[in-house]
Amino acid sequence: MLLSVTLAMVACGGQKQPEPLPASSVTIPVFDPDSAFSYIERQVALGPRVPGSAAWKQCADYLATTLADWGLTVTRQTGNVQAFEGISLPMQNIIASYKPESKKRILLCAHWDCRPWADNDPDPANYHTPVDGANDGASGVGILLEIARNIAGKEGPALGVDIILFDVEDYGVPAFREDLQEDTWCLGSKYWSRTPHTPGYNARYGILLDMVGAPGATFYPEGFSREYAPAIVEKVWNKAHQLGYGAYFPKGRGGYVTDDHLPVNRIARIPCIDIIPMDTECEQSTFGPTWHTVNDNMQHIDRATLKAVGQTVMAVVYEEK
Ligand code: AHN
Ligand code: ZN
Repeated sequence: MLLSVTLAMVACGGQKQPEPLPASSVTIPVFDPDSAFSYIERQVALGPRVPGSAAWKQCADYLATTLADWGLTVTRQTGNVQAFEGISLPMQNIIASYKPESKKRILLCAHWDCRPWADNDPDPANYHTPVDGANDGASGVGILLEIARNIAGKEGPALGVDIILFDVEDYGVPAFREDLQEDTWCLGSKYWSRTPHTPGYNARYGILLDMVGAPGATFYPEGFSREYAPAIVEKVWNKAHQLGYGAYFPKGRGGYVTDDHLPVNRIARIPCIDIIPMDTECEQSTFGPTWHTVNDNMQHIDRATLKAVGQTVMAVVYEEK
């Protein structure tokens, strides 16, 4: 740094003073991956949070109380949604708002429910076992809780922020039911997108986190995110590279994924990206070896990945003016 300043002065004959650095106005909190990890552990310890189950009810209370205790404005949006074969499920989207009165807002989201079937497990005997959802569900929520704790703390960001924990994302028709064709993913985010917690709700943009805790995860820019929110993809991937997390955020082109950001883009019409892994090596699944298997547990959660995603998203939120 000193060397380059000296050279610049020599180059212009020592006449000019070096350009003053732009005043960096915001302090970005340090994202604590141990804290995020403990919030993931806490959810997983309850057991699989399958819609309607006791663990699901306990988890909803844990999430809502924790966010409210930090001083955020919490809305519990409850309803019923229809899955395949007429299955009716209770649904609870949990929304935590910072500066709820502000017109300038950012939306951060993740799903908190668990899949009732490990239908991608190598052993068919496990197909009907619900997943722990350490990565698929709890990881995104854990990162958002750690961001929420910081936002609600001493130095909050300039903009209003809504953290939405969507329910019933993972009730898509199981792979072993080849007779069924319906699309029953993302039921909680569809519900919220049609009926937001605040009538006429809007946000500048949204960021969805899904399966953001695996060791060595690679988050390629997902297809719908590139189509609906190219500027947000740019912003987030550039920030990740600038902070030294480029290995987690390669800049190629990722595939298209049906996820909670789709209803947010198409129904609520808020540009929303999805940070979701694409494993180019894994034969079992493009989402990695534990996806919808009984191995989606705490043993496969890595603090370094949580840090890369959490610090990047925290910086993006705090740098917004
Ligand atoms: C599909 O498999 C079509 N979408 C994946 C969405 C998902 C499931 N995210 C987590 N679990
Ligand atoms: Zn899933």
